[in-house]
Amino acid sequence: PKAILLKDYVAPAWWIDTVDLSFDLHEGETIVTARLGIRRNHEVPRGPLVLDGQELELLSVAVGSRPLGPDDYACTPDHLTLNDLPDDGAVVEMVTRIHPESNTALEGLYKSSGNYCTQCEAEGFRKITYFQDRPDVMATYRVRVEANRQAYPVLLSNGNLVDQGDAADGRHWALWEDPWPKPCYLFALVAGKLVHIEDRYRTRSGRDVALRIYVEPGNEDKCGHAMESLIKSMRWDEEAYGLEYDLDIFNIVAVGDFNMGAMENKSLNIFNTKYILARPDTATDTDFLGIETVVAHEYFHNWTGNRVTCRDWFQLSLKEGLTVFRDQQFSADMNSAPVKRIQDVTRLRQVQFAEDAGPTAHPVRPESYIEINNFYTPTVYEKGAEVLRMYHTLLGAAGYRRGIDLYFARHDGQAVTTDDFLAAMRDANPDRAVDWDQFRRWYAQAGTPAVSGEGTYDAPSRTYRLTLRQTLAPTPGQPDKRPMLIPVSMGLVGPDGRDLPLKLAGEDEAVTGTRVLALREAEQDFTFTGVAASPVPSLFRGFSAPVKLSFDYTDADLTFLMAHDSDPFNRWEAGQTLAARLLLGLVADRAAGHDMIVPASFVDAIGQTLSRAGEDPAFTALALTLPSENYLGQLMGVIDVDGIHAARELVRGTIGRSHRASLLATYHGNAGQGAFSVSPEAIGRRAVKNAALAYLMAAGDGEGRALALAQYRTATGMTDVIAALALIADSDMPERADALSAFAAKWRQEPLVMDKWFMIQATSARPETLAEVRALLSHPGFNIRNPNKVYALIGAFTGNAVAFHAAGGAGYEFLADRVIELNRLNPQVASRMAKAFARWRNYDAERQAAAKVALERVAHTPDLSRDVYEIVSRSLE
Ligand code: BAL
Ligand code: ZN
Repeated sequence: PKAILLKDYVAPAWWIDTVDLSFDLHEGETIVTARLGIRRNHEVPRGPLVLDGQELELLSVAVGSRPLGPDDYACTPDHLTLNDLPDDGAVVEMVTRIHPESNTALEGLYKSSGNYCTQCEAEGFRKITYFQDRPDVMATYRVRVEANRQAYPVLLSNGNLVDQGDAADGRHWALWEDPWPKPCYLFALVAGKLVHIEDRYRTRSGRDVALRIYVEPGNEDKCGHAMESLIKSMRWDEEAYGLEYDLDIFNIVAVGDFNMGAMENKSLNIFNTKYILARPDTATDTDFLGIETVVAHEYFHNWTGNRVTCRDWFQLSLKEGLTVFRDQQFSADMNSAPVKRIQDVTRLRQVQFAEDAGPTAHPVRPESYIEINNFYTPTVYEKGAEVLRMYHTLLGAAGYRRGIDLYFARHDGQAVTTDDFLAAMRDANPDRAVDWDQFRRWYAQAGTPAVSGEGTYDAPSRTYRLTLRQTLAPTPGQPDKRPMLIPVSMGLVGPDGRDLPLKLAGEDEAVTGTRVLALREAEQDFTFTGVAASPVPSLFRGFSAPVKLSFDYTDADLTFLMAHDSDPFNRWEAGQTLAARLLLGLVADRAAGHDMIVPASFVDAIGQTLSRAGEDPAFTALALTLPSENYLGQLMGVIDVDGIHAARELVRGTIGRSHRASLLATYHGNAGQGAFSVSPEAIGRRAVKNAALAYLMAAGDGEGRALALAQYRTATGMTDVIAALALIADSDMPERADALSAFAAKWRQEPLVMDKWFMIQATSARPETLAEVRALLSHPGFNIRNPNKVYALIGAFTGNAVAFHAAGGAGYEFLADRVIELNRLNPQVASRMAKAFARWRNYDAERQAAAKVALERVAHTPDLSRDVYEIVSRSLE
């Protein structure tokens, strides 16, 4: 397969301004008639009209009223090429036949539970009809859908319903028109037996919008939270960004078979059911929060993605980084901002830092790809969002908003680049001394910058000198890196725990609290004057840049910051740094054949955290959580799988035993909260209660076990049920098997609940896990064609640090088998699973050898998809 390069971009030879589509849906085949209104692009040399198409059966082609014969065009498996088209434009009509019933890749038009739906981003539209399948070709769409009325009573597409009626043989049709020009990846169609809930929203300027969420019958009672989230998103976007909705109708359809989380098709969002359906007894707090975020994310795309879209797929982060940043801001406003930030950074470190450190590392704006679907990554999304946050940090809220306003003023209705976005930010803030060329490296250079440093206080001159250094390791294709522009949001914490005034040498006025330093050089000194006493620096407050910091803090400094830093993120961060330091020390002791001894000071520090649980339960739950095994692995040159697990379990058990009384008090003090609510407070209380229970279970505490069992049996909310069941499933309690089977018996008709059941078994550290996961592949509730099932069982297993990477390589063999199986069915899902191999070189020689055998077996599979080929070949390079 051939790589596609950013530098090869050329504008299309033809524009397509109007698209008229007619879908004739029949069991076994669908006939698609497309009429494209084309016009020559006079800004590039004359050329043929080259349309993309895959797995299409071409039945006829005409230009205007003239039918073309086979000699008039060239048709290959991937393209239809038309020559000699009139310069002043024409209507090209093509009729094709497709087979949605046999589409297991879930890309293009396919069926989910008997209903038709589409997924076109990135390049699925070419599986529906011949088209210039690229985002810079924007057209208005008119879509007629015809199907059997009884089997498919609901017929939807983008825009407004302009007409509908009956057809012969029990069929009916609907005609939809979308007045807003859009790229074809935003096209959507749904036909099925669906029910809907409805609400309304009046925009700030008085537009009355009908809001509908369509689901399979029986799920109507699980849509309320999604609808509330949609209304909150619409209001928030008006208030925070001045952006209003632009049509009279906004539809969401939830389907059970979906590769991604959701899709922002213009006015017809299609969602994975996971991000719509929730009832307190079926969904956890994490699910409720996920729904709020994803509903908002897709809604926000209406402006950041749809009204202004990407010129080409290298610019994907233009819409995704920005829209993730927007959904993060929104969720922070709806919930606790520090808690949200900690959760986002934890995820960034877990998945994006890992990506940056491995063979699939790529810049936020990649320069080449073989399969674009492989680039819907944490780097493009989450690191992309960090880049947006850095604009916000460097320009301030008002400067950021000026930039956003200019971006829309310049580019509404256009397909643009990340450079265009940066130019709008720059031009809207001419007074800001930001080196934009240096800032642009955040888009271009892959890898996570490492920042190190130290500080020295000089009492006689009352100065504090902070020295910071940055390095950026080579990544594939980028051996040499240049220094980044790194915003360091910081403060100096005085001995009394308060922030000291901050005045850099040469400045007249001091700033109190937090300020932003620009680290631009490989090494840079910042000298603060008038510093009354030796401070402890608090660096990267709120995680102001996506970097790895190593600063020469003593353990006492970290304990001090844990207690006193005015920045909640850094209070949490200090605890994590201390915990990671301690855990890695224990791993080293174990490797050297020494006993692992947990220092009393750390156990005391956890006790302090626990004693403050009442002040902020949600924050306490996060502060009590030790860094994950996968994250600890990232901090080691060669990952010691068993050592990390042993050390972490020892510390967890020690905390559980040492603080038994406070943990029980925390548990009971946060149980029984009256009426169920998903308020941030209620979620926080459940989180800290379940964190306490987890420590008691880690200590093998009898009362803890009894509490877990009682909670599992009597709790009514899924958060508490699943938290208890996960602990039981990860234990050797005699009730384990019965508890798991009772759960499956109760919930076997609820696929999303069963996903949780698969997941908790796949993530258990018990030695039997792989055998159980294998057995679960044959469970009637499992189906390898359903992405959610694959993510819940196979995906969750690959995230199980100790079981997937168990010595001997059986986990790797298992994954290779699944990737090979999925490659035939659904290349996107197969490739996502294959990414679990990416960091294989960071393990010991024996594990490396086993992983390599597995990877090579995948690489030699006949008919390997581009998706899997790209990941596996890069991993083996
Ligand atoms: N555009 C793909 C799904 C999403 O990021 O919203
Ligand atoms: Zn998105």
